[in-house]
Amino acid sequence: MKITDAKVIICSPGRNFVTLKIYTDQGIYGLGDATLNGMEKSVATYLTDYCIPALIGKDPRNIEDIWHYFYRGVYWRRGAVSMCAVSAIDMALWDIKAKTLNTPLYNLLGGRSRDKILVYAHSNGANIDETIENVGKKIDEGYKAVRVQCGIPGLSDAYGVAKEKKSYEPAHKGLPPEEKWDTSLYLNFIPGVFEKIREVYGSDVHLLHDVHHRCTPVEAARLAKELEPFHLFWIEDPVACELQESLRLIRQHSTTPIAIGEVFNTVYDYTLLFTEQLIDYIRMPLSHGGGITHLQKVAAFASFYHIATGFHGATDLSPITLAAALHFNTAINNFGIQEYMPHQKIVNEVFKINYKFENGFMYIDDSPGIGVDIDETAAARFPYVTARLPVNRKSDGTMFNW
Ligand code: EZ4
Ligand code: CO
Repeated sequence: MKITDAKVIICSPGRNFVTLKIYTDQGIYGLGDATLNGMEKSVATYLTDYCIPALIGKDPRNIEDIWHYFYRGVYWRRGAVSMCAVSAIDMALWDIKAKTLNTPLYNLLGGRSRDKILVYAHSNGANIDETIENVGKKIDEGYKAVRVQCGIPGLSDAYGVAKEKKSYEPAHKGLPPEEKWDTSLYLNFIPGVFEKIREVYGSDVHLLHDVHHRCTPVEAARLAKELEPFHLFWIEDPVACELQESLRLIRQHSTTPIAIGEVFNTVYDYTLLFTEQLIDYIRMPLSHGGGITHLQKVAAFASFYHIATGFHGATDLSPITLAAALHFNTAINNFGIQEYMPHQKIVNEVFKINYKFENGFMYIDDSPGIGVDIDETAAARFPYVTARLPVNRKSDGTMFNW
């Protein structure tokens, strides 16, 4: 079997997606998601100009070797752009292999470990009352787990809060918008939000919260400790985690579970976090963390330390990543939870999907491969639109983490 050609499809049905399509001499093709929010064209160029010419002629069945060709074989390895490209290649190759064997992807990853995939919804509000009302809506829709973000009094911007009651999408046209941030206002306010939510909805619903890299270790420790009585499923990205050691401080002070890694892209971002059991959930998604081949190894490594998966699943990951994640989550033992932010309906004009949400869980059907297809004629109707993620400054103007 040989790879005969490959191409990158960029489209923007409501938001940008980059898709890699790999063709073979057996008429079977595979799809991989190469979307990197706000940096789409860098990955597309890397794939088109550097990776695709080297892919042509290779045997697509040799996934492990091809993975190492584009990881180990590349002198300037790692980093978000190149790992996103490696991930897309890897996903497309697994798609080809499973289609060739006429079986759903999860069968090749160990078969079924569970019938359904627990997911968490996003909920947010400009103020506490709106937030409480919106959490209730998600519970009514059947969700068993809800991520809660809330506007902070005195702050014009808070991470994860939709503007003008639209659905939350952080990327905006033109130059990056500048947001304003104040950690002490945030820290003083957020524990009260969760206290109120527990009062209103009781203790059964799983509650999650994304700190989005905005605390120092000692601030994060305070937050995790003050949230402890409200039994969160997790707090996410409590600190900007280039320094893995900083998690020790949070861990020493609190039993609030911690999820980290949506901006990570290899196992080397996780080694200390795993071996010292400093976190509870892996966020690194298949589309940024080296695809199925690398995440299988990362998840296996994590499993020995009682750490589970909780993959990133924002709308900036395409339906291909979500479907691949559902296969992966179906197969592995140490699955924890999957983030689920439904794509706008218009996305389904381009991507034909094979999963559904029902009563708090997601289900993937048994179509061969990853099971998502792309309609290229429809994709051509939605040309790429430049959109950038925001930057963030403290209220005195100091550059900060977004
Ligand atoms: O800000 O995917 O947990 N989810 C998140 C996301 C990220 C976006 C960035 O593109 O933190 O909403
Ligand atoms: Co996040």
